Amino acid sequence: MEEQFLYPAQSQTRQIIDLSGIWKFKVDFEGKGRDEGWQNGLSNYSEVPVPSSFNDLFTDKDVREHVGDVWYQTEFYLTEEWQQKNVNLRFGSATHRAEVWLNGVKIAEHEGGYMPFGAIINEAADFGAKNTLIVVVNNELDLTTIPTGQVKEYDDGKKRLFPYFDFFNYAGIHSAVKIQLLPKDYIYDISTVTDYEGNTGYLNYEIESTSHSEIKVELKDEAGNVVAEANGDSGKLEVESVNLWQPGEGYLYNLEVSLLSSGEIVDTYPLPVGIRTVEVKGNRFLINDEPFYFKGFGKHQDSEINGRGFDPAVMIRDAELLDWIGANSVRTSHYPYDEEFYRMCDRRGVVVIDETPAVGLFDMNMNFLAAGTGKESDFFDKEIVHQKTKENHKREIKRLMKRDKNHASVVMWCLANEPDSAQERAEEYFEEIFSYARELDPQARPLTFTNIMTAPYGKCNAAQFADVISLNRYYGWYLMGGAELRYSQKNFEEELAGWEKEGKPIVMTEYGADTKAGIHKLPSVQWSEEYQNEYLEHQHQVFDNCDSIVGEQMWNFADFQTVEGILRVNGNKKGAFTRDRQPKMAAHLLKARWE
Ligand code: GCB
Repeated sequence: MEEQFLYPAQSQTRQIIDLSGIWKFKVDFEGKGRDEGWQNGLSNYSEVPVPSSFNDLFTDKDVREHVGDVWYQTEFYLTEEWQQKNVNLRFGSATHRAEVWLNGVKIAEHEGGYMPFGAIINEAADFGAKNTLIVVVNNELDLTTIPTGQVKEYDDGKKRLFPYFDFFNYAGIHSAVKIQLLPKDYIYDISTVTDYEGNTGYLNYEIESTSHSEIKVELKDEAGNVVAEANGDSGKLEVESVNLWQPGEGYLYNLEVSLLSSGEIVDTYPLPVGIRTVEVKGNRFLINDEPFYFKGFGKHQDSEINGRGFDPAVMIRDAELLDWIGANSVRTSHYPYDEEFYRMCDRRGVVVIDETPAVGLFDMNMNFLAAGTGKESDFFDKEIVHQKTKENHKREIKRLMKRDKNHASVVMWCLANEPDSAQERAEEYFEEIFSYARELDPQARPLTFTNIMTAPYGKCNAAQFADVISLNRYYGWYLMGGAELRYSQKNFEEELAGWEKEGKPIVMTEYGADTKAGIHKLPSVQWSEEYQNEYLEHQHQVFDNCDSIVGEQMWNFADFQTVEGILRVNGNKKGAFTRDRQPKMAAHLLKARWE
């Protein structure tokens, strides 16, 4: 089944078996697993939790830095009666690519580290007996993968990965693996578009299912009352006295879609929907026709030990901290997060800028840090980038929009982070990327990408295609930091004055200063908590004087892991919170400002 985008929800016709837990695990140091038949069963294995990244679990550096294949195995049972169902095995995500065997039969293959995939397994499964599931996950990146990176091989045959981005290339089965027991005929896609006029809300829907039989939809309010209903695979519902989905107040209706056969319900899918509108008008970003100001962070799905593995405890802690600090929004830098995150943001009214994994579209031979030097890069001069990389980039945009199109919390798509848009041929690349993306979202949300400081106003060849200008700027950190902080303000203001001429809204999607929690210094020096605060105050003054700025998302929500290097002290330390989610002084400053 190609379509694995609908969240695996339960209903009276759908049952879920969650395979999360402790799985068998084996690192394929010599890349010989396939030849030795590991797809039929692992021996001499260790253990890992699923979901999680494998990298930070073990004490051996060769495991942490392993480049290549790692193997997973688990077992499960299916009862005889379930033969009557469509048994769907679904991975929320595995980074960066995976191949899956069930009882020795290959059932699925997927490339792209952040999206769901899977298969209907009825043919390969043993009903009434034990089933052995084997997965091989591979973490190699190159110039054409999204994201990009480079693998170096050494004389002893070992490999190391150099990501073209500033976060650790965590790998593994990062989201839950679930078996969905689906009816023989089932619903596999739903698209919704919402609108309102006065007190009346509207919901346009389109349903795709495996059969062409009758469809019934009911819209229920939070108390469970039916407020609108219709028949047919597409239509428009009208809601009197509508409760709009608002930032900070995630009011959700439940769209109950049912597939009928001879009047009997064969499948029901419950989709949470928020009724709201999003629009860019002049230099304003409107949600429900009201100007919206983004307050919040670029984040990472990153935590101690678990790495990039989805952890519901960390997710809830983060949501509580966002609430505490007075933030209303998040950018899912630099890749799509686990589906649970978006569902939570829908419920809590957290506004999301949803980002593709297109990070590192920049030629760098050390790591991402070379990007900040403004050194010549020829990324977009390479033919392969305009072919394979671009095709992979489009594939990831399409998947992201398919998966996340119905989330009320998602108000904008961020198509790439910091490509080398100063290059001439970035223009043709992004013209195609943007026009491709414009056709895909039923809700036609605004599109953006984040612009890097080496492609300032007048030098960027992609900003003309974006609806919103998103700027990542580090005046007072990478540029004119320390004793020059005060003077950097003028340069920043001059650049912004240029961007303002575009007449589009501007979101400051990144600004930040590395800060090691616990370093205090009066007067301040870089890396001290005092410096982070002074830095933020300077930035905020600049923002407050620029009418077109409609949002500030500080970099980063929390400290996070990166590659090792002389500019990273056990990771990137620009967090307002530490990696274990405790506030630095800056968090209190932001709280005072945002509240
Ligand atoms: C950026 C990148 C982000 C880095 C950040 C930094 O511009 O978008 O991935 O982590 O700068 O801290 O240097």
